[in-house]
Amino acid sequence: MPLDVWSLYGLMLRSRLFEEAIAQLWHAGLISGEMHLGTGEEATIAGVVAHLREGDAMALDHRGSAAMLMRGIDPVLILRELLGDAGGLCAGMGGHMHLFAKEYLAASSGIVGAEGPMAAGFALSAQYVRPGSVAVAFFGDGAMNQGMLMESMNLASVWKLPVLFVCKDDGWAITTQSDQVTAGDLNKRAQGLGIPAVEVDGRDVCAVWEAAGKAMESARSGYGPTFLHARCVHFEGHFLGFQLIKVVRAPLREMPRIAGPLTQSFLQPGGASLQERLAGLKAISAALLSTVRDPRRDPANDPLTRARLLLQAEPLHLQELEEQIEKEITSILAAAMVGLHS
Ligand SMILES: Cc1ncc(C[n+]2csc(CCOP(=O)(O)OP(=O)(O)O)c2C)c(N)n1
Ligand SMILES: [Mg+2]
Repeated sequence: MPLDVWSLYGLMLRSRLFEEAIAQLWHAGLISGEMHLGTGEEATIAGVVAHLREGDAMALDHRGSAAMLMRGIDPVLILRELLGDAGGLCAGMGGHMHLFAKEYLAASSGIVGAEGPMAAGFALSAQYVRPGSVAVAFFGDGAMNQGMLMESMNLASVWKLPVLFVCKDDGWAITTQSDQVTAGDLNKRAQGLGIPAVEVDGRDVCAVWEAAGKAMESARSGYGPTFLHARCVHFEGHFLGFQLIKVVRAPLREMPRIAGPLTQSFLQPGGASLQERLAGLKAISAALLSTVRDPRRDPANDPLTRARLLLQAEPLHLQELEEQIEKEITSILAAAMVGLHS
């Protein structure tokens, strides 16, 4: 299958606009509970999902809506599910973290790491009843420290199960920085289990597509699993309304609130020496500055912008595609809201 950047961009843009519509509904109070989006992961998801065929399976994490949409599952059903409507994909009982589409062999779970056993199970059944099919597991870097994921990687390796383990590494698990809690190197961890590891820039849809294609071909041919380590970003932080991101987005407004109490305590008599206080202030201002320069805010980190740049040689075609997808998402939104809760 030749690389088609236009269709990959189409998948990514559809997903971005769909998730922006979800965010609007969430901010309007129409979706209850937390909302984890895959915004920033589009290139990784599109580059992998574009290779899936009938009979292939997907095991997804708490950010499953984007992959479900890209796989071709009815977006109106997904939206209604998120809205808790009885006409949703899972009768409104699952919500965004527990999406399930039997005919696409696609399931998501809010249990971090559960994608491993799910994908291994899908792949084991494929070995018996659908030879040549593969299962993909999408999970985060935090999930890599869950025992069940490691156990399923181990079994997938010894049983040569046709699985693509895709680690979408944003460097964070909620407010925990992964490098503070993760021993060693993730690629070497996979290699230690006998699984080939491929490192890829998860914001580069072409790179992901190439790497995922090779890995899936190898799995389909009976050579077993591959570990794809894809770096990505989450512009919204862990979930919508994430407090830390609010601080990053409004650094100047937040500065007096943060700096006020610090300055007051700095001027208190007694305690630390002047030298220690100065060193402390320097460390704090460096931390503030690095927060203000959060790489998540850098437009060069946006997978959508990066794919769009590739296509700008044909601006008219690009505009046409974008307008068409925008219209499509607006009509999906309208269709999902019709007769809601009636
Ligand atoms: C087994 C389990 N432990 C803890 C949680 C709470 N939890 C939800 S998301 C999350 C962080 C996951 O981080 P990562 O796997 O890197 O995914 P990311 O949110 O960064 O995409 C945690 C700890 C959970 N849902 N399931
Ligand atoms: Mg993470």
